[in-house]
Amino acid sequence: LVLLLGGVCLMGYLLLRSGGGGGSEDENVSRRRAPGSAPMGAGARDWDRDLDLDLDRDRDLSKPVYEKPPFDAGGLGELGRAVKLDLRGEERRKEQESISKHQINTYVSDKISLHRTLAERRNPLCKEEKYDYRSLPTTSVVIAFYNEAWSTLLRTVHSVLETTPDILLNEIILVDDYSDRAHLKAPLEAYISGWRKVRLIRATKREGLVRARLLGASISTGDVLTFLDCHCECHVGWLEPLLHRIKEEPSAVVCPVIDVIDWNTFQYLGNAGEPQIGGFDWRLVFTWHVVPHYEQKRRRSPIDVIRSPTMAGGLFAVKKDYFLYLGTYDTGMEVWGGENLEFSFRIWQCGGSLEVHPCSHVGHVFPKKAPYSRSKALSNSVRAAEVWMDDYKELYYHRNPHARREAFGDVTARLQLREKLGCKSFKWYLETIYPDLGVPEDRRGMFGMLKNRGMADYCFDYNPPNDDLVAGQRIILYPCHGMGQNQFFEFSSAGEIQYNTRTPAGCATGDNISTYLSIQHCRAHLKPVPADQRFELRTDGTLFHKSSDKCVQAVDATDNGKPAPALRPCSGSAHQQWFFEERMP
Ligand code: UD2
Ligand code: MN
Repeated sequence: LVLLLGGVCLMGYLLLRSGGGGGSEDENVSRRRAPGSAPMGAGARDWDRDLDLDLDRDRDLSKPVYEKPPFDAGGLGELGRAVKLDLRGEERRKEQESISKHQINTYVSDKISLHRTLAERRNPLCKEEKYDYRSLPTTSVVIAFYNEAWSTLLRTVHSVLETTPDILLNEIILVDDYSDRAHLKAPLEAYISGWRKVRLIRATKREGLVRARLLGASISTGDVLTFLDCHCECHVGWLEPLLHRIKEEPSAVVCPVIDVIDWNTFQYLGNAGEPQIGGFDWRLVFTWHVVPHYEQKRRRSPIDVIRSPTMAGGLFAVKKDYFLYLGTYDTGMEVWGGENLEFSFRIWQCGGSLEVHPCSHVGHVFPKKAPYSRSKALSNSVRAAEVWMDDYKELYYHRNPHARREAFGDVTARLQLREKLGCKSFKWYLETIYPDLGVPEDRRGMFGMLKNRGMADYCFDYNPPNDDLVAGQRIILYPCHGMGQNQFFEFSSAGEIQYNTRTPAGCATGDNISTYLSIQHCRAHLKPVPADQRFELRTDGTLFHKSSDKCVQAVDATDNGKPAPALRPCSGSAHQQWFFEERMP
């Protein structure tokens, strides 16, 4: 396995703890095979394990590695309730300090039990599912961490130990990605020493999450690899559905439902409703969306797995031999970002499937903002685009012109992998797996910065708050920056001025009352395009808006004093002449 993990075996690492008393290590060492039985591997039984079970038939096979201590009904944050402390003075200062250090309120986290019990959040049908524990594959849980706070990390580990059936868990592998905080050194080693089934290894340089996870995978012994982030809480019954699905379909990569744990109050916000699935926009940013109609139709029960075009990245289970077959991860990816889309494209294009299991719930703390530099995300995304997206990568580059100049390293080996596995095209993926993603046309000369002739170097600009496409916000004019993104517009063949860097696409919409242009959701599915979103781009650069019978004009001081495009009677002046420019200035 270590050899198969390619680049990973070249890295040095230190093995620090192998789970002490009564630990998994001894079990592994003493594992014997029944005489004449098949070698261990897919489907083979562990003779010792069966023997133990036969001797103790009545044992509850779902028994976790460690029993959760009885819960204290009045405990802070118990049952996943929000913690709101009314702090003053020194305590308030400490709380703020914890937030600026971790971008998570670890002051609050530290006050909540590391063993807290969560309220039931699953669809009631999930509890009726019965599993044949003896026939489920075993798993190794791999958790990479970099400078994580004490209580969020340890709550993750305790929650795995207290919700995972002993019989299914080979080990938890903690991978320290070269953290530099004191609590993660000797105190962590001391805390976990003597625990069953917990191992800690350390990278000897900062590897980034991709290689850190692979380092963990390289010493794993389970049939299935289950990856988690280091600030999670597993809900009771989270693992069985994942393993059961993989047993049924070995080429399925299965994600739990990711429930939000509030970074400030630690409220567990999961619910039994229909989970969301993953997508992406043309900046190659991961997006969440509701389960589409065709997928609802395909499923026969609300607890059937849901096919998802992409995964968020942190939480999933995959059969180890299938992960190896698929080429694990792109080890040329650094620190954070992009690996989730790369893996998602690869799974689908190379014959696997990516699914969310509605019965498996795991909470994850989404931090207030990124706690460490993520500047490598761009080159990671470029690697994903270069290897998997064929000519569709141009749609990405048009919206991120600077990505074209990014030094992304060598992807030859990944292209060879794609060839070797005989993977399908990105076109196939879009049409078959993600048909509801709008694919921009990007006709020559009809996309890029939308510039004005009269107000030189001012461009259409749209800045949706909170990164969401908020319908109704006004388009402004802003000095052209040539970076794509918020200044990227496209004139569609149906006559829309589209803002289609994000999904769903927005369309410039004009009304007679305000005369300013706002971005609303495109309504092109109403054929023809509704009149308020329909423009004519004439050869002289005039943008004629049919429903108001006016032209788009650059106005330098609008009602709020700022420049914006507005609808005015057509005059043919330079302020009413527009053109697209693709390149950086
Ligand atoms: C999401 C994913 C995350 C990853 C990322 C894209 C979820 C819930 N989270 O961002 O797993 O796929 O998107 O790359 O789906 N880490 C290291 N070394 C590093 C950086 C991070 O070990 O250099 C660890 C980190 O401590 C954590 C995990 O990798 O356990 C993911 O990092 P994150 O939690 O900062 O990413 P997140 O949740 O914002
Ligand atoms: Mn995370």
